Amino acid sequence: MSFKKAIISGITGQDGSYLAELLLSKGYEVYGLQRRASLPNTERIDHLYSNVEHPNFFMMYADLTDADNLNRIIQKVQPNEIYNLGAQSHVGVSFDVPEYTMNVNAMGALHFLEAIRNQNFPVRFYQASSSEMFGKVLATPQNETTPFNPQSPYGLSKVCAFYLTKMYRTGFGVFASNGILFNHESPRRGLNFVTRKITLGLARLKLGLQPLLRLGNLNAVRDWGFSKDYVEAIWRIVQYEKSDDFVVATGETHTVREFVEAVGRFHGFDIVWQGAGLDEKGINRKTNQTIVEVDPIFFRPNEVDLLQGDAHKAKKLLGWQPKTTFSELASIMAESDLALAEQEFKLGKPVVSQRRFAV
Ligand code: NAP
Ligand code: G4F
Repeated sequence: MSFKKAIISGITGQDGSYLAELLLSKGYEVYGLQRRASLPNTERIDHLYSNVEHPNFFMMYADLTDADNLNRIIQKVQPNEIYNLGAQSHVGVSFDVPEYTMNVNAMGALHFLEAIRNQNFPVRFYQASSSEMFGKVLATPQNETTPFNPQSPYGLSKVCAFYLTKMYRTGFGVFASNGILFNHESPRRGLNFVTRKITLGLARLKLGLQPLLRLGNLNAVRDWGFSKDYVEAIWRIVQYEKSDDFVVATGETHTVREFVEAVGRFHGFDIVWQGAGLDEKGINRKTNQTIVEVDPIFFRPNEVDLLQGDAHKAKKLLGWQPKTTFSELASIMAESDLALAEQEFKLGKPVVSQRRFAV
């Protein structure tokens, strides 16, 4: 029996873990790339990491900054498909570590593309491009023809990787596609992205484990979808008859404030907003308790105010569309973090680090 073989960089991350599940369910042999860490970083894939349950799942050590190792791995595995999901993926952090962000996100893609160009077997390459490339948007909604206007080192690094991918497609005939994915979330989202910060924060607040949730720009508008729906689009992009670029989005927008309200509703909070700017507060009308405050420490040097995707091309050519609504997403995440907070309550100590993230 012949399996398709796929390499996934970023397998320990949110999307990598869902994509691994999807590919394994389709009978793929999956080779996940893991970077060395001093503590375990495989929490999201530990359930797959048993050779008994999934004999076709393998892990290999690799860092995206290490071209020779990536090249060696590709030669050894001889994959049919490579999904480059690995990245320094936090926009706020990218202002603190711009050079590292460029090295991982832009050079990482180049390392893969060069290695593929030098092989004599066919490989399909997927690059995890981002709506953050649209930055301060020049048109709304954004589709595959909207010009980029990145506002952060992260956005710039992704623009560089996007054009490298396109250049290896047009110049060297590599099957190399970009998925331009808008924000997508899940219970596996990193703790310092705004949705997860809100779902864990409000769950802890409900159980008395945290007095207040401090956030940055409440007015930011995002097009939020569910990661599990989006990895299905990623797979379809790679199966498409030719390599191309695709926007993947819901087309629906909400503010950060609205995400707080949706999660608040799940917990039975009735949140009203008082004040403006730095003095704005979210108050639970039922108890008169202030539960959300604005903290400028979470503002970014440049902000991306609004992202709204137009995924008509993906719908038409890939037959893909999102299944999960905004309020379902908020509830799925809120429920999962309530369970986590309840565990913390019982244990009397945090299950995940309570350190105050500076982003
Ligand atoms: P994530 O949860 O932050 O996962 C990032 C992954 O990259 C992790 O597995 C991380 O490993 C790995 N990584 C970081 N630096 C690395 C390095 N130097 N070498 C090798 N691996 C490294 O991100 P995600 O939300 O799953 O997103 C997946 C990809 O899609 C990223 O490229 C992201 O930029 C892009 N994207 C995401 C969204 C979104 O809304 N989620 C939207 C558009 C594009 P550790 O676990 O060891 O940290
Ligand atoms: O959740 P965020 O950090 O996501 P952001 O910056 O939109 O980036 C995510 O989506 C991109 C796709 O567009 C991906 F490419 C990228 O890898 C990442 O997955 O912030 C969302 C919005 C921002 O406007 C931010 O300023 O929420 C605002 N925000 C308000 N308070 C906050 C906070 N963001 C964070 N992280 N923490 C806050 O306290």
